[in-house]
Amino acid sequence: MYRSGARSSLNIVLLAALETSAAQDADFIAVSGRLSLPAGSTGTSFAVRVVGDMIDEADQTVLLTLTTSTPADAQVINSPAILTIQDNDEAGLNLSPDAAPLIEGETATYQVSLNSEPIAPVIITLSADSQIMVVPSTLVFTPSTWAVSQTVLITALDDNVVELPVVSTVAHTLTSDDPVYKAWPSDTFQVSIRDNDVAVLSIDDVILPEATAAAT
Ligand SMILES: [Ca+2]
Ligand SMILES: [Ca+2]
Ligand SMILES: [Ca+2]
Ligand SMILES: [Ca+2]
Repeated sequence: MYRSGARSSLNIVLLAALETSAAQDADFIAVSGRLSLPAGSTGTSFAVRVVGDMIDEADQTVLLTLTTSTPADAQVINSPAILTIQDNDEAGLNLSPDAAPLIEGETATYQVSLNSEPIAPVIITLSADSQIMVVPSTLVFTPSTWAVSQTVLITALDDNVVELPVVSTVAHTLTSDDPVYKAWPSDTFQVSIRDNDVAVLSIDDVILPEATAAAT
C-alpha cells in the first residue's frame, strides 16, 4: 500500500477466502482493526497469530485483505496478500527400539507410537513369520492417544530344528481414513535369531565275529 494524503487511516480486515485452506481459530486467529499511517511514514505492520498443531498436513494459506476507510486519501495495492502457514509436522511410526537380538525361546518388548496426530483412528496390524510370535496382533491409535506408547511382546519360537542364524521381521501395516497414514508404507521390526539346538551324532556298539581263515 502507499499513502498519498497528508494523513491516512486504514481499516485492516483479515479474511479467510474461499480458496483459503486454513481454518479460522484452528489454524490462525483472525484479526481486524484500524491502523494509522501518519504523514511521513512509509509503512506499518500488524501481527497475525498462527495456531500450532501436531497434524502432518499441506501448507495452508490465508488471504490478508486491506481496505481503506478513506479511499480518496490512500490507494491499496497488492491486496489481498497471501499468508502461507508452513507445516512443521511429520507423520511416521515410532518403533523403539526397532531391532532386537534373540536366542530361540527368548522374549523382548518394544514400544510403538505415532509421530504426528492423525485426524482419524490408525489401526496397525502386526504380522511375523514362522520364527516369531507377536502379541498383540493389532494396535489402535486415535487422535487423542497417538503419542502414548503401546508395548509389543515378541517371542523367538523354540523348535528342535538345528538352524543357522536368521533375521526375521515383524511387519506393521497401517489402515486409516487419515490421508497421510492411509498411504503409509509398512515399517518393520527386525529380530536376529540365534539357534539353541545342537546336532547330536551317535554311533552304536558293534559285535563282529573273527574272520574265518579259509581251509586249504
Ligand atoms: Ca506443528
Ligand atoms: Ca501441522
Ligand atoms: Ca530350539
Ligand atoms: Ca532351532
